[in-house]
Amino acid sequence: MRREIIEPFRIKSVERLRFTTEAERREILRQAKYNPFLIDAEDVLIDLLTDSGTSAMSAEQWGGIMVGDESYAGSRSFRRFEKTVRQIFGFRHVIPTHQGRAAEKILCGLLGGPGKVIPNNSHFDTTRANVEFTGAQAVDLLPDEARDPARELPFKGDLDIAKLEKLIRDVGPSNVPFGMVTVTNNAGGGQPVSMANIRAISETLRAHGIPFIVDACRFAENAWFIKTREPGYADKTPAEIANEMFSYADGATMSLKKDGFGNIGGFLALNDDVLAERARAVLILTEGFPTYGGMAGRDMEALAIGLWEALDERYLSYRIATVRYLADRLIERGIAIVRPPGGHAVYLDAKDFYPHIPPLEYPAQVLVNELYVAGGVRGVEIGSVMFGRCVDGVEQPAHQELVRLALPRRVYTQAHVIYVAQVLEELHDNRGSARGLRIVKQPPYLRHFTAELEPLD
Ligand code: P70
Repeated sequence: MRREIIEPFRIKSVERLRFTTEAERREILRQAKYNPFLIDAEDVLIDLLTDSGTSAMSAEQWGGIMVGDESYAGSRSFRRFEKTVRQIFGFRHVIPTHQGRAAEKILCGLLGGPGKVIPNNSHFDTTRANVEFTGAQAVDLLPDEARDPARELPFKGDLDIAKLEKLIRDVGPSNVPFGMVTVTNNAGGGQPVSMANIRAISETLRAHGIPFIVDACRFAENAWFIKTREPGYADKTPAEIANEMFSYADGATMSLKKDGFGNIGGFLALNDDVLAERARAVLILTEGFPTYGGMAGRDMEALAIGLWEALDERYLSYRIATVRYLADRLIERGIAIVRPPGGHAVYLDAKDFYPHIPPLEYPAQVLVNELYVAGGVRGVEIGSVMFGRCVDGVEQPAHQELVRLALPRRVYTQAHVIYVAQVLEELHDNRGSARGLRIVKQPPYLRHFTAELEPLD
């Protein structure tokens, strides 16, 4: 008999959950203007809003917190952090930032600007916003078949090389200051990118002298998929695979709140000496001195430990198995999700869940809200609230209406996951009664974080 893949840890310290009634949650959601970002975490039972900064640190990481060196210049913890990043990612310059978007902001500020175009498999929310804020254009280059939620592909995050070549030809290489790929592809379902594709992107960009930057947030999960799905990698360790992935690139931006097991942290890593010097000059202006950037010494110490833990094979196999379990159970019940499931989350297809709610009545936001009311579970909308666009005063819906249930790392147990599946199954049985929403207030950038909504009559 095949033995269960179990949580590869035991629990030393716990946080109590606060239970609420359905009537209480209905009122809480109303007060939060139908935007779960505005709900207090204490009022959430199982928080699957994000896997970012929400992971549980290990005892070793907490130990690191105690010995962190808080020196302003030349901190020992920075040296340890820098060494770890160099060992895993292989880049010459390691520029510490407080989180991923600060690295994006510095890079886009230096290389972006009006007339520039930045390709990616899919830009996630902050990356797109940072590109567009400079006046540049963020272009997503997934193959058409990868946009079909039901289509099973082993590397559904692969960037379309033919589309990349065409883009470079159309706008001219001098207008493409750098190209990106996001591993795993968060906007498209947490889907992995193959080594072959990373190599091909690198070759294509380098043929035109364009630097290649990897958005590395979930690099360890991506390495695991390469190990288990791509021929030739089964006998390599995730660290060896990560090494190879980044060997094809000129730099990386990373949010260490994901596969760094950190509650905060990030970096910009580069090989180019001149660009790195310019980036450090901005860093000092906005984040801090180059040996801490936006982090405390204790954060860097914990992250240097966490980065290795994220590459542990037992951990990765358990992590991917948990996501797979939730996905398989929902598929069995006829609930449409993005297939195959990705590394950090299950993405529900809200268009299929609520076929009676049109995209501009935000079916994915409706599903997020119903999930909260029914079970106290908080997910996040990845649809027209997050990625809808106003073109000539008319709102254009996003490509997909998804609800992401992101699993924080090492936080919830299998019983929590089963509970989430049960709540969804109940909702699915009663889905006909749900109705749409409209936005009543929104900010100019990243509106999903703070928009206010109300139910349509
Ligand atoms: C998430 C968070 C952050 C992120 C990312 C990729 C591929 C860069 C960043 C920025 C954002 C989020 C979304 C919804 C709810 C809460 C949080 N992704 N690149 O959960 O990194 O946050 O450190 O600035 O996924 O996916 P940072």
